[in-house]
Amino acid sequence: MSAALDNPYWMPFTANRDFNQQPRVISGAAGHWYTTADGKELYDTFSGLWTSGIGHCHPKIVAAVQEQVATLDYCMGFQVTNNKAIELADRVTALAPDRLNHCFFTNSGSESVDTALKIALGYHRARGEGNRTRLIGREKGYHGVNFGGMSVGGIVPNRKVFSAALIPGVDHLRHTLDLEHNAFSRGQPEWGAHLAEDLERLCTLHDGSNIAAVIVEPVSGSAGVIPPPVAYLERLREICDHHGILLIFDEVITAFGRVGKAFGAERFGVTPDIITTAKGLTNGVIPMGAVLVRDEIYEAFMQGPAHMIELFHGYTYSGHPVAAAAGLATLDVYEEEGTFAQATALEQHFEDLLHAFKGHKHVIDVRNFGLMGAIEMAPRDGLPGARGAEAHKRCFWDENLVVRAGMDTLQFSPFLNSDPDEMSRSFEAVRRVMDTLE
Ligand code: PXG
Repeated sequence: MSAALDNPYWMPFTANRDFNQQPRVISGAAGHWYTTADGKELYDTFSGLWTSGIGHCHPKIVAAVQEQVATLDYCMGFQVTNNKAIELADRVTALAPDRLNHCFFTNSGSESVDTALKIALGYHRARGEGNRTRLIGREKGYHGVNFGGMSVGGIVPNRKVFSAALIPGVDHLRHTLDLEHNAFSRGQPEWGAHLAEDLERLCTLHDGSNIAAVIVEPVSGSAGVIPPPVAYLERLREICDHHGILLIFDEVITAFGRVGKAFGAERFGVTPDIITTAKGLTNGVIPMGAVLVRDEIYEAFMQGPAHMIELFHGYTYSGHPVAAAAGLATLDVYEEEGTFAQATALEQHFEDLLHAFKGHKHVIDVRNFGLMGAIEMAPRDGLPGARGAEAHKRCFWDENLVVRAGMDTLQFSPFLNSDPDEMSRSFEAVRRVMDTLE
C-alpha cells in the first residue's frame, strides 16, 4: 500500500491522502501555543476548534479534572446522578437568558442539536400539538453531523452523500451572505433583514401551525463567519412568536464569550426558546454539550404518572462528572479572569487587523463579529479550496501558525484572552503567506 493509504487513523473532515504526505501532528500545548514532538512551537489562531477560549491546559481546569478523575471517575447518569452535574446545571442556567432554567447534558454540539430538535417535537406533542412536526434550518447553517443536525444544516457537501436519508419535513431559509450587497461589512451588515421573511413564506406555504421549530446559529461559524443582518434575528423571533414556533439558537460557537457575552442571545438582545452549546462549556478540555430550555418547555414534559420517564432520551455520558468538573472550573475562570470583558476589549483590534486585508489581491470579503473572523479568498479557476488548503499548510510549515481554512475562507477564532501584539503578529504572518500565494 502507498504511504498515503496505510495510516490506520481515518481523520475527520480532513483530506486524508494529502495529510498523510505531510502529517501535521501536535503533541503538547500551553496557553496560546502548541508544540510538536520535534520541538516546534505553533501559535494557535483558532482557539482549538472554537473551543479553547482561555488557552490550552489552563492550570485551574487541569487541576479540577485531575482531582475529579481520582474522586469520582464516572457514575450512571440515569436514575442516579453526580454532584458535579447538578452544580454545573445550576451554574450554566444562571448565566443563561431569562427563563432558560433547565439544562440537559450531551457530549458534543451534534448531540446538543439532535437533543434540541427532539425536545421541540416532544414539547409540541405534550401540549396536544403533535401536528407541529416540521423543522426549519437555513442554508449554510452548520448544526453538526448527526441525522437531525445534518438535515436542518445547510452545508452542501455535508448533506450530498446522505441526501436520501435526511429527515423528512425540513425546509431552509435562504442564507444572508451576498457579496454584492454586504461584502466587507464590519460586524452586522445593514443589508439582509428582509431575508427573515422567508420564514413567513414557509408559514404561509405549510401553515405555521405545522411547524415545530426554527434553528439558526446567531452568527454562522463553519460556513465562514456570517453575522446576522441588523434586525434579522429580531424579525425571526417575531415571526416565531406569531405562529407559536420554537426558536432554537445553536450557540455551540457563540456561547461563553466568543461574542463578548455568556450567550449570543444576550449580545443580540433576542431570546430564543432553546439554546444548544458545547465547545466553550469546558474550554474544550473534556467533550461536553448542554441544551438549555425555557421553563414552559420543561414543564410541558412534566406530566403523567410521576414514576414514568418524561423524555426517552439521554447518553451514557450525559452529565459525566469529569466533564462537569472541567465545566465548573471553566466557568470559574471566566468569572475570575473577566474573560467575556477581555474578549470585548479585543474586538476592535481584531476587526481592524482583519479588515486591513481588504484590497489584497486574493481577498473578496472580510467578515467579523465578536472574536469570530473570516477572510474569504477567491478560488483558483476550477480548483475550489486549493488556495485555502495551501494557505493553511504554508502557515503551519513556514510561519508556525495553526490557521483554519474552510475551502478558500480563512477563519479566525482568537483566544478570548489574547495578547494584542501576539494577535497582530499572527496576522502579519498570514499576510506573508497570502502575499506569495498563487
Ligand atoms: N453546531 C455548531 C454551530 C457548530 O459550530 C456543531 C454544532 C457540532 O458540534 P460537534 O461537537 O458535534 O462537532 C458545531 C461544530 C469550523 C468547524 O471549521 C466548526 C465545527 C465543527 C467542525 C468545523 O468552523 N463546529
